[in-house]
Amino acid sequence: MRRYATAVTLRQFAHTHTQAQARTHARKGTEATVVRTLASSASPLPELTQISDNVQRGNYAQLNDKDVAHFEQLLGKNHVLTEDLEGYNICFLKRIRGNSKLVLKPGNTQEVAAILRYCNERRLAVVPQGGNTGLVGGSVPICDEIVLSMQRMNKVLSVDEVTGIAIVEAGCILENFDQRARDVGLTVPLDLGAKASCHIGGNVSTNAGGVRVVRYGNLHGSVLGVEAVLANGQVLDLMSNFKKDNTGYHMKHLFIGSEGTLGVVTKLAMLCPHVSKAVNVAFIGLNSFDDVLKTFVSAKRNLGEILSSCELIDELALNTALQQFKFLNSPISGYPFYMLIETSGSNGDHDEEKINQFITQGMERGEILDGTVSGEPGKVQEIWKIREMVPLGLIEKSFCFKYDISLPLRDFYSIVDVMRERCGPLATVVCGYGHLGDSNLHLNVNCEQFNDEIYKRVEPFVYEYTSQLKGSISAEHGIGFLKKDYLHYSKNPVAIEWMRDMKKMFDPNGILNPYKMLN
Ligand code: FAD
Ligand code: 2HG
Ligand code: ZN
Repeated sequence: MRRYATAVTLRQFAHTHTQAQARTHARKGTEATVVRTLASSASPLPELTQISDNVQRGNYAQLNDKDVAHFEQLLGKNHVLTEDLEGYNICFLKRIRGNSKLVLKPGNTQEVAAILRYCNERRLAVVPQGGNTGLVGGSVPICDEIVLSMQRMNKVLSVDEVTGIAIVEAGCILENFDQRARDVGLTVPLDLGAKASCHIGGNVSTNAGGVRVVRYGNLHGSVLGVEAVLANGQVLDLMSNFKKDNTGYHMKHLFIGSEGTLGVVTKLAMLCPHVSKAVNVAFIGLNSFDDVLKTFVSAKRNLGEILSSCELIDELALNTALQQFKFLNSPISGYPFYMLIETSGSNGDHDEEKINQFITQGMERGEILDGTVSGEPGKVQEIWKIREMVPLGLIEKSFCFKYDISLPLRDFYSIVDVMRERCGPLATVVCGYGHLGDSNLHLNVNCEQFNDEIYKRVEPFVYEYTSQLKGSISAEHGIGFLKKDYLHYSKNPVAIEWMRDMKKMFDPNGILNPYKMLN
């Protein structure tokens, strides 16, 4: 690890492998499971959402014993769950809690099709569920919808080293998919903190962004094709092995980001880039958001083709993570802003020279105050771990309102200051971090417990503010249940009407993920 001192010139390339860092290595196995542990930890359950939010149950049939027997015959008893369903009924944030009495685990596309055909005929509502890491309450039932868990459809069917195309079942965990791709020198062009639990089908269904969009673009570009089962059980084969395919409407895009409301994604084709030979990560401290913007422009100008990530963390976000997770060890401290800048390229010496020069020049201009750079895989992971643990630190700390917004870069951080002012001492933490390279801010507001007063100060203000700046009220997490009342802040009435019409066409009986996305 090369450590940059707080000085105008680059002073040291010392190896600062401290004891704490060594401990971090030793605990890597524990950290990887944090997402799962938190999702199932034993904190008090929230009230059923149907009751707390006064949701009128849709006009769906009631599940009966005959239905359960039918599914048992179709899938086998082991794959039909009627007991211990709490983990499937409650969302990751423990905000939304449904009361499903049935979880179905199909093993292939035909079984998904048979389930949906039956449910459509019987008017039984269904919620597709991937890794259940979604942050907008989209993946759990609101009333008593049947949970269609994709867990068993977890195979990587093929990875072609020549074309870079991987075919994968929707229920494959992102990290496992990436590992399979890496076996042949490729990588999945999507990476996010929930990778140890989220499914690639869930990623596609939410159009997940994550930390490499600045390099690889979003999933609308990387997903070459999908297979989806429609509400009536029809299998829509939109698989394609080419980047270029202009044969009519590009229907695959409808399933990228439609959050299980138009169909169940069962399989997909992903274009996987080659693993970069050289990866360097810089973690730098800055004094002001103005310096952050200057550094971002400089990163684009000077790192250009090798820039693969550009993340921002503010001081409170970082400190909260450090307080909550003692195994984390930040290489620098005491700055109002931190940036994590990653480069990935094919020539280690060239990339190293570039990133060093970028930092030296930033320091000379006084924009970068301190930092550390490493190309050593263990250190790179350690630095990334800090960023990945930030959302979990805030969730662990106390009740956390989460906002995932796109804002113009010049106004990117102002909402954090405005929100601090609005919330005053009612909030314990108001912080901002996120994917600066994609104009995507994660504004988090923590308070001891949910309370109406702070809620009213934050919402709908945060959406009005975003809308006035022509931002997006959901940059990458989707709409789900939690954001559906606010869709109109980012979509005009004509667009919403067309969305409704599309929903009716794909799912006339409204059995797929009801109560979500559209009011
Ligand atoms: P789920 O949560 O199970 O479902 C999400 C939605 O997709 C639901 O509406 C569900 O009905 C639907 N769905 C799931 N599978 C299917 C399917 N096969 N067919 C049809 N519909 C389906 N998100 C980001 O975009 N970027 C990030 O950087 C990021 N970081 C995160 C970090 C942490 C620690 C956590 C907890 C979450 C993070 N997320 C992030 C949010 C979440 O991980 C993503 O939204 C992810 O894509 C959800 O995948 P999942 O398999 O868990 O889907
Ligand atoms: C991230 O970028 C995720 O870490 C989660 O999108 C953001 O929890 C959040 O606010
Ligand atoms: Zn994010």
